[in-house]
Amino acid sequence: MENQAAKTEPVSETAGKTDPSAAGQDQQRPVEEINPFDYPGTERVRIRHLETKQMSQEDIDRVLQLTGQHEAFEILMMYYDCALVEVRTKLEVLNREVSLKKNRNPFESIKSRLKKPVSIYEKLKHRRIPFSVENIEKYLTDVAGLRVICSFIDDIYSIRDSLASQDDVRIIQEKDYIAHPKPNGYRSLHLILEVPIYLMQEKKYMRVELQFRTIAMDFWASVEHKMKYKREIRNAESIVEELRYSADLINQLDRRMLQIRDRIELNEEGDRVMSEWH
Ligand code: 0O2
Repeated sequence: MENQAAKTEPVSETAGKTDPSAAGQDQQRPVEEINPFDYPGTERVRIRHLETKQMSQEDIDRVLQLTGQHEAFEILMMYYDCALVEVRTKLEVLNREVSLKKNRNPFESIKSRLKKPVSIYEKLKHRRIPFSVENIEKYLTDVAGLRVICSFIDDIYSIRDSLASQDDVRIIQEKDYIAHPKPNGYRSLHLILEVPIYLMQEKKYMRVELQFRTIAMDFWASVEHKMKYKREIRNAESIVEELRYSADLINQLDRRMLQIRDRIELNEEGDRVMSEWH
């Protein structure tokens, strides 16, 4: 609603001075001269953004069109999408192997997502980096993301080690918030991978963010996420404190579940040995 209103009204004095017919002239300017943040055709979009604090998908499309980057953006997103397919396939292969050897699936679920153009724009803006296809690829590491939910903590590290040993995977960053939780209690293992995608003419390495969590960690993160995005919240301090306390309980629970699973597996192993002797 906010955005719609902004589109029909003069947005600011500076915007009023911008000649709307400039867009026609701009199309004749060579693409390399165009900076999305000072380009006359996008001036209104930029100022509206500053006023409403929110860009719409339509605004982003317009910036991409006016700066001649629309096609390049679509191609880049397709590359990231292919990288998601590559990593998902690797994870599914490991899942099948472990489930056959250990008789259980290491993963509860795998979710993947491509960051929305608006979120990409906001992230670059937050870091004061001009919005361009080149900068997206150069500076962002989480355009393609997968969240892998595991039942047990040790599976997270086994899968990490296994991926790290694959010769076409490069782990370029690791943040272990399981061993070193964030002050609010957040736990997950974050990896930034580079994986190759094989195109018709080239092999291209793309970055993918992988988040590994247990079911319990994921439950905690989804509740905490709700609180983070609520604008006004009563008793925020005590909720934050309660979340921190719950994060510790969840950690204890994860470790106990691991011990229980080990004891069950030991029993199964004992039963197997016994049955071989009788
Ligand atoms: P979305 O929509 O989930 O993708 P960076 O991404 O590097 O600029 P940061 O914080 O250094 O920022 O990266 P980090 O620590 O690797 O965290 C990135 C992602 O982890 C976040 O993505 C969240 O998904 C998740 N995350 C990190 N900290 C928390 C937390 O305290 N609570 C919850 N619920 N999730 C967290 P984005 O970019 O926020 O958004």
